[in-house]
Amino acid sequence: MAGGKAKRAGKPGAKAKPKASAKISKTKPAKPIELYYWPTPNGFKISIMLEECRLPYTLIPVNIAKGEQFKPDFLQIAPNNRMPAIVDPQGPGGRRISIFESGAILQYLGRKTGKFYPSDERARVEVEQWLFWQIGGLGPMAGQVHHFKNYARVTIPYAIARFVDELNRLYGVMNTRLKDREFLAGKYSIADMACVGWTNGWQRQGQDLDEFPHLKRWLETVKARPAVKRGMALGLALRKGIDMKDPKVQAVLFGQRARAG
Ligand SMILES: N[C@@H](CCC(=O)N[C@@H](CS)C(=O)NCC(=O)O)C(=O)O
Repeated sequence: MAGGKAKRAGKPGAKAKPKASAKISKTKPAKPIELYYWPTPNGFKISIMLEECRLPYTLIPVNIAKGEQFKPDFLQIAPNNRMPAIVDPQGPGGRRISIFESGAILQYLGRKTGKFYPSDERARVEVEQWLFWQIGGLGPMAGQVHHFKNYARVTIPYAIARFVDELNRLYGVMNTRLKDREFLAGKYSIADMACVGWTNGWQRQGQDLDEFPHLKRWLETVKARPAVKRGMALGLALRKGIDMKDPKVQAVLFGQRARAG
């Protein structure tokens, strides 16, 4: 399965060999999905889903510390200059489709495979509420905590307290939700995949998981899944040696403003 070393990408990356080899159809070999990826909590959502579904994929690293998210070829696929993104050569109608935004990708892969995203409307709404809760709340708030607590070159106590507190509130919401159900939407789904990478970093987010026993139990359960382990290990070596406090890295990632189109 995927993992191990991915070859560095040129535009934004040269394609590494497909790592996962499961096939969806016995009659028609599945063409690998191209995964534009960097090992971060947003990237993990998609590597986990691809691993859970045993979909074949090709890893295309997008080194966001070097600015590969701004390369014109990548912007054709992901106009928001953020990874993850995918290209499915066998999209609807058998034709190529490209998708950006992790939530949209998870939903697409769920519909494509019929896995981890139920078609029953009530069950689907349960999943979507928690998926969008992650996209609009947990992810952005945890991201701000990471920024102000761990990366910012100036310490701003108000900003740190503001986002650590808000994240603490969100952890509490999740903990309450998990009090009487195993997973966020009852059954394991794309909503759980979306949240695991964002709660895994609780220590550096200034949180104490002992305050949230149901969330703690959930995190341990989800992280124990083999596909989650593979998904969250994908491409970790790519990140080695990158210092988020390096002024060159910070110049790429922070202080971005609109660019002329
Ligand atoms: N809403 C987007 C967020 C994706 C995102 O923020 N990706 C980050 C890495 S976790 C990124 O590509 N950053 C590049 C940059 O900041 O220039 C999604 O869910 O796909």
